[in-house]
Amino acid sequence: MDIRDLHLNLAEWNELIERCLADPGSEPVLNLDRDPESGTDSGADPGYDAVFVGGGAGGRFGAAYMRAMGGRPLIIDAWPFLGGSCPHQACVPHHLFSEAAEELDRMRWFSDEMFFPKFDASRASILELVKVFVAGRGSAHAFMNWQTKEQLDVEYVLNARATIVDKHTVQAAGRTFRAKNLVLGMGARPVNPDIPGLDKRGVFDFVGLVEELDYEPTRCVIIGGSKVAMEYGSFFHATGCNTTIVSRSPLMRTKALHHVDEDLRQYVVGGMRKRGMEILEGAQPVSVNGGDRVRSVTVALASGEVVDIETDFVFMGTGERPNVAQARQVIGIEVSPNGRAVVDKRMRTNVPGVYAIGDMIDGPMEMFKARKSGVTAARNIMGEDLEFDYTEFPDFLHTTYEVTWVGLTEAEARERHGDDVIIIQMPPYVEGLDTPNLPLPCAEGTMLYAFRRPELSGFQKLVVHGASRKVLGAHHVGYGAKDAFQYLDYLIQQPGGLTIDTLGWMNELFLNPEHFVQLSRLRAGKAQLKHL
Ligand code: KPC
Repeated sequence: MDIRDLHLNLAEWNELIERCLADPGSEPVLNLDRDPESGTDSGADPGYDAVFVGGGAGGRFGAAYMRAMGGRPLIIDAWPFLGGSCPHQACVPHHLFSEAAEELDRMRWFSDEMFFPKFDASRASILELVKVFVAGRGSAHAFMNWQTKEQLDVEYVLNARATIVDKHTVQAAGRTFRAKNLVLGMGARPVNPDIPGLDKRGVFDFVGLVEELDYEPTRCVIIGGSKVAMEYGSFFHATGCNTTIVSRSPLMRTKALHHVDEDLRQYVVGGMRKRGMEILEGAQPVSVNGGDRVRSVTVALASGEVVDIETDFVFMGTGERPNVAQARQVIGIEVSPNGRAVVDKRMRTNVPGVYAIGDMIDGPMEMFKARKSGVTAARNIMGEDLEFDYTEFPDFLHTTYEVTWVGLTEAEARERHGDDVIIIQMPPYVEGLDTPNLPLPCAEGTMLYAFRRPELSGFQKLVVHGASRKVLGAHHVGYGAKDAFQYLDYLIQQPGGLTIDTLGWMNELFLNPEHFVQLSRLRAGKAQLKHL
């Protein structure tokens, strides 16, 4: 379907996308320039500066940036919408479920208190929220397509699988497209370990959950200890679906996460246990059992004991594997032993003119890396000499809390600076102070907890280097601090760093979720810094 001259509104886009998703044989959606010399079909002139294979966050942002710089990108995607897995199966449902977990948690703690009704677990349905998500996800899809065509002026071919022919040529929708460069943003898919029984009905990952769930789970076993395991597990448990996490590594000590402060980890994982989740660390899943449908999971515990956990719902939180096979086979891109496309800091693969971005490459499978890697590829293609180093970044996850962190942990700071590390923390660590009953920290999202369940009102820690007075790290459990952390990250990474004096002289928007500004101000007057 050629939509170049149509200017669909959001409802029309929504309807078209839904029609395409419902019919696997539906036509490709073509938004291509009319210019006959435009790089389609003719073969001779590589008319596009780049074909972005994959229109997820990396491809969409890369293509948009290239177009804004005056370049000519083309996006090709197998899905009938742009934006990739984020609005369809990943970040957006995760945030919907995490927000529900936070709400449900509050309703449970305050059941039948003040204006809260008595908590009715029968109304907290995983299936219903999955349906709410699936019914509503099309509006983000529609907007991505509309914005990319009408505002960002980027050409695309959707609902058409791309076949890479060589490093300048891609076929899709029965046409051949030629370009000076290829930018591969083909994403990743959940990967399962080799455990017998994972083919049974009732075993899901974050993709299968939104695409296939058709019953209300009553008991959940999660295999794996990833962010996904903690986030989805916290939601399932908050609905009343009792959840056990089976993880080889201690939670938040998996290889994929760095800079996790031990006090923060204990508050977070302790909080999950306080809410009744069973967390089996050092445990090995042995088999998933049942007939056609899952009935139990056999687990070898850290103690060596082997137990059978009855369940009607297994959720896999064991990570993802990049989609590198086609690009490796056809154009020979180098792939690392962990299955990621190998790129330099300009996102160049070993094949000249071929870039890889997003979840295909090393580093965290997070949005900032996806989008910025796409933009880095685009800017380099357009002649800039730009590097993107994603080894340091602020990070976050959700349980029934929002957990954010950046920079060094206390232990890492002490490894580097010995005793010259100052900790500013809330609640403070003082033996015998009865801090569980201290209604601090408190701010948005934690005020009710502060007054009625003070031990639930969060945790925060600032790590400062005594001699230079620079902030080395910040760690937060509560709500509403993600924004602050993306700016804190920037400030900490500046050549001069961020000192406790500068931080303490900022204008706090009281009651600010992280209390770092005012806590720093209370200490900044001291020439020789002290803990707080
Ligand atoms: C909520 C939302 O922004 C939709 S998902 C984003 C996809 S993209 O803008 O392409 O990174």
